Amino acid sequence: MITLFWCPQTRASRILWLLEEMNEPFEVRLIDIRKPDARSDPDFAAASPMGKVPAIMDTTETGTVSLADSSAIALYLCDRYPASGLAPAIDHPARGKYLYWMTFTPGVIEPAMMERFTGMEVSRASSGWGNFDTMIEVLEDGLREGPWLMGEKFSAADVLVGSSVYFMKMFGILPDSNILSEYGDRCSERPACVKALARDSELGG
Ligand SMILES: N[C@@H](CCC(=O)N[C@@H](CS)C(=O)NCC(=O)O)C(=O)O
Repeated sequence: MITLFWCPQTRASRILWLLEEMNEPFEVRLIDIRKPDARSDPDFAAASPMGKVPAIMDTTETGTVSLADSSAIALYLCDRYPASGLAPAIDHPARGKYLYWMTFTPGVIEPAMMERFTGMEVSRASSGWGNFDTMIEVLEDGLREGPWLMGEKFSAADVLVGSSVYFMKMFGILPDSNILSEYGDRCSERPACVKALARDSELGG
C-alpha cells in the first residue's frame, strides 16, 4: 500500500494529483509542517531527510520503499506501477525527453521562481537553471506542439510541470503567455486534478 505524507496547500498536492491519475490504491497521512511536532512521525522521518512534504512509503511483498521529493517520487511510482501508462518504457526513445522534463521542476523551474521572488541577479551561463526568462522560453518551446510535453500522450512530467505552472500563476509570476495559460487550464481541467484539489481542500479542513 502506498502512503502519501501530505500537508494541504503544499507541493504534496501534486503527488495527490499523480496518484489520482494512476488509479492505484493509496492512503494519505497528514504531516502538518506548520506545527512544531510535524517531524515526530518516524515513518515520515525515515522517508524525508529534509522533513519536507511530499514523501511516500510504499509497502509491497518485496519490502518497504520510503522516499521524498516530488520528482523522485513521481519517477519511482511510474516505474514501479507501469500499468498507469504515465511514463514511457525504459527502452522507449521518448524516455530521454521524459526524464528531462521530469527533473525540470526541481532543477530549473523552482530555482528560477526563487530568482524571480527575490529579484536576484544571475548569470545565465553559470547558474544551473539559466534564468527565469530562459526557463519560460524553453517551457513554451516544449509545449508549442502540445497538447502535452510528450506530444499527444499525457505523462507524469505534465503533473510536475503543470503544477509548477499552476503555482507560478497563483503567485502572480506567470508571464502573459497563451501557450502556458492554455496548458495550465488543460492540466487543471483533468478529472484527476479536479479530484485531487477537492480532496486537498477537504482533507485540509
Ligand atoms: N524539492 C521538494 C520541495 C518540498 C518542499 O519544499 N516542501 C515544503 C512544502 S511546499 C515543505 O515541506 N516545507 C516545510 C519545511 O521545509 O520545513 C519537492 O519538490 O518535493
